[in-house]
Amino acid sequence: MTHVYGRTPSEKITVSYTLLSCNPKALDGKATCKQVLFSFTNGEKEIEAILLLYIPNLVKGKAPVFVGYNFMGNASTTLDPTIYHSPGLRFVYGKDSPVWKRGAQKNRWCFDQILERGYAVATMCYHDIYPDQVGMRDYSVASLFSDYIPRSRKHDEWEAIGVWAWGASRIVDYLVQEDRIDMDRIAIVGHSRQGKAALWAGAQDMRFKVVISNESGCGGAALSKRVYGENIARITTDFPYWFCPGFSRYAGNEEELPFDQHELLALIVPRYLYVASAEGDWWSDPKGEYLSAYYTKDIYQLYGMNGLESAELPFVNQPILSDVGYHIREGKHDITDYDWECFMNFCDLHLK
Ligand code: GTR
Repeated sequence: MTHVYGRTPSEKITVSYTLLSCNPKALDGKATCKQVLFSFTNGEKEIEAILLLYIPNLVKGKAPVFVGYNFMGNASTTLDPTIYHSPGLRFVYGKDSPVWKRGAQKNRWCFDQILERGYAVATMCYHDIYPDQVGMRDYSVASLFSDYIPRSRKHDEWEAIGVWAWGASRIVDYLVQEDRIDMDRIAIVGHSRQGKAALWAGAQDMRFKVVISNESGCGGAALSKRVYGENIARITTDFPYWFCPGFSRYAGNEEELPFDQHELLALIVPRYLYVASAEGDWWSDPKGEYLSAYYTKDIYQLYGMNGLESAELPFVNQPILSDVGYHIREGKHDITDYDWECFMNFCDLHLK
């Protein structure tokens, strides 16, 4: 907390929910689609976010759910013209930016397959919670907390990753009132910078029964002390607002870290952990991602669960599905249908 992501405040912020739309026959009748406006407020200031929720119609009882942020807004995940643009996008992108194009990242969200396999999906744009750009803290939900001081950051002050993680838990708070969602079967999934936030959210919130990090790299699943690919100096320079200021003290000085990222992953026990890498994504250090998942094995064993057996990276496209799961696929940095298929196979084992 004080070294990497900063402290998560325990203060409660008021959130109200407004149902913006409900389509019981979305995606050719496969799903019930709801859009819910979240208004976070401290009484003086309000920040809005929109949750996009698909619930599989084929499931008669309660469905398990994937919770995960999208990068380019809810309307980027599908061509459906009834899906609203996410409010936070406007802080980061001008109207001529390609992110406003409907379906711009629909390749990352295989909703049809996910729903056909009986999973619900709850997604929100991460810019709604903390716009992902330097100088945006005043527009983030962090600015609603009573001890927030603009332009002043304590060494252990939470920053974007901490705030995104907090926001993921607020999505879960909302899901409590959805009677077709099973609160005991919630998976969190995040790609890259959102993989970092997913791990941190999973470590703090036990309601996430499966925690999935896709190519989360430095400050995520990858071991920092290998100093391979992206390192702390680089990430804290390029993205100074992701981590608490205290993390910079380890820039070029990784050996001084009192722990490494496998200890973050170990906090997921006794729940299920899945780490995914891509062969062409050396920047995220696939081997470092694998090893930190591997090094959780003693703690999993202590809980009578099975971690990864071998310290050797498995072959490409050969997933390991134990209580800790892992795959490295061919290709580059992205989240693909293949990744989702592996995540669903893992969740079928543990959530069904
Ligand atoms: C890169 C960054 C990585 C990763 C990635 C992403 O620029 O260096 O740490 O988070 O962005 O989010 O796609």
